[in-house]
Amino acid sequence: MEQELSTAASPTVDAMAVDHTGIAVHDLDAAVAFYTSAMGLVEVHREVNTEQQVTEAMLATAAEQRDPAPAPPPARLQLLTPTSPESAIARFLQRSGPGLHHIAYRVNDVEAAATALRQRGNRLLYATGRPGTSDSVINFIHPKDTGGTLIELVQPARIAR
Ligand code: V0V
Ligand code: CO
Repeated sequence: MEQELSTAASPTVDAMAVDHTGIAVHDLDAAVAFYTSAMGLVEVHREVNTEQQVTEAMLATAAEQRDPAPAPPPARLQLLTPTSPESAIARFLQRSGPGLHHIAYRVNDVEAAATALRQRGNRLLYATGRPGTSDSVINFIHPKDTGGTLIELVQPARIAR
């Protein structure tokens, strides 16, 4: 029988919203072209994350673009392509091919969220948060501890964007 890991007294993650979904792609420009032309999304940000060894493009809905101060900010789409064969995204593409890679939840305090999860017996991939998109701080819960989905925790540089 499976061991019960959490108790009612354990703290929980205070998730505010889905921040983004991450999709692994071989060809970033082709993926951006599809989502902008077919889905009407808008590329709002692009950066190379040297630690994660990825180039990412962040896309927002046209609806977000029309609203100057959406509260809370709506979920975005993150397209990721590897910059090196050692990248987690390169390994994923090799094993599974392109497609949904992770779901990121926006939190106020990524260290508090990680502490709560560790107390519940969930494995975090990093001891402390790492640099994420647009100067955010990120960590991940191992997909084997979530029922098969890689979950990212993201603390935005500015919570109110
Ligand atoms: C691997 N597995 C996954 C998975 N990646 N399951 C669901 N979703 C994924 N994305 C499964 C895999 O099929 C294996 O299952 C098992 O986990 C162990 O795999 P592994 O051989 O250890 O695979 P690795 O070496 O690729 O490691 C997997 C982890 C790795 C999750 C540990 O991808 C990692 O460190 N990820 C964190 C960093 C990251 O993902 N960076 C890219 C996004 P079976 O076969 O044993 O059943 S960067 C990002 O989002 C940024 C910068 C941002 O938002 O700001
Ligand atoms: Co992400």
